[in-house]
Amino acid sequence: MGITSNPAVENVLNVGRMAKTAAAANGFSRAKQTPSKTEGQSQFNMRQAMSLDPRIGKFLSKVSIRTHGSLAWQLSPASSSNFIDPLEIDSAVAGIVRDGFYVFNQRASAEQVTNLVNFAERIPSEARGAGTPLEIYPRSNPQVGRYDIHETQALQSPEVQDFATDPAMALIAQRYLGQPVIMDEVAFWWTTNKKAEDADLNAQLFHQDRDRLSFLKFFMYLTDVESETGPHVYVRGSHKKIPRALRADGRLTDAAVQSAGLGNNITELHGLAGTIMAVDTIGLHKGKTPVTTDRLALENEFATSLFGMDYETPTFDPTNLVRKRYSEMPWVLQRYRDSVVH
Ligand SMILES: O=C(O)CCC(=O)C(=O)O
Repeated sequence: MGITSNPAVENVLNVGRMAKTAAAANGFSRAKQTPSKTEGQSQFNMRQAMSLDPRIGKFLSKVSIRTHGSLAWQLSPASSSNFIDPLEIDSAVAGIVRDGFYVFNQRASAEQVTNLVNFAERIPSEARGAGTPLEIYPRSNPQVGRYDIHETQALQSPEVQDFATDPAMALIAQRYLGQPVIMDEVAFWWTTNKKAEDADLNAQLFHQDRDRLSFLKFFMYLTDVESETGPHVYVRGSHKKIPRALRADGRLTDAAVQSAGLGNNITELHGLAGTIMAVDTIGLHKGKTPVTTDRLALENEFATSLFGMDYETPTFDPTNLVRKRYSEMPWVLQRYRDSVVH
């Protein structure tokens, strides 16, 4: 793909890739129907252009993604959220703007947590990197460092459906990103204390997410998380500013982040099961490999466009709540159209 090792040359190339990304994203957003995928070269250009500055994706999104009228801003009432206290929305937006993340005071209920853990213990998952068929997570004897429950399987849980379609999270994402949003991915995974050497594969080295131009993630811990049990780790402020030496696309060691002078900004996010966090993962972040017990986390992402990485349109049986939310915010939940509208 013409990658050079000369940073100055790479910078010039990335300016060209930025212009190409703006044109491609604009074409994508103007299409009559959301295209089913983004061409591979455009995905590459986007990822590379995002090395120029961590704020470039948001800028490109603002100038190139055309919104589709007032329908795109339509949300179910934030007060109907079963996870977020609407009184925390302002603080959440301010916290993400300031630090790149916000940990909510309100946690999911014990019943929501129990239902999600029980579900995750009996639904097939993928042992990352093993190349084996989906299997029930072998909790007492895991073989690899991460087990991913795919979105299609995850959506068999009513609680996952509820979390994925949460209107208060969509509102926070809209307000933070300043554009209409689409719920573009659900992830649900166990991390274990096995195969710590697979830290790169398991997103346990610092990195930036570059799958979309402009996006916000929400994580929920479903096990108690402290330093030894696999916290999410974020470099405070890196959603706005990253030293040049750390801007290339790829994984970074703790030592590299520290030698760039960011050691004091490395923040482990601890919390009891049920803790919810909003995180702008364009900033440097990683999961810390658990040492003692495993960690279960659920995550969703809201993005200003499906331009970028291939997206899924999972088939599942929607709850009445999801049917209602789809009718109230069809733009946000557009990936679920085929499952809701038969
Ligand atoms: O496990 C975590 O806390 C972080 C995961 C992550 O960064 C990723 O999946 O890209």
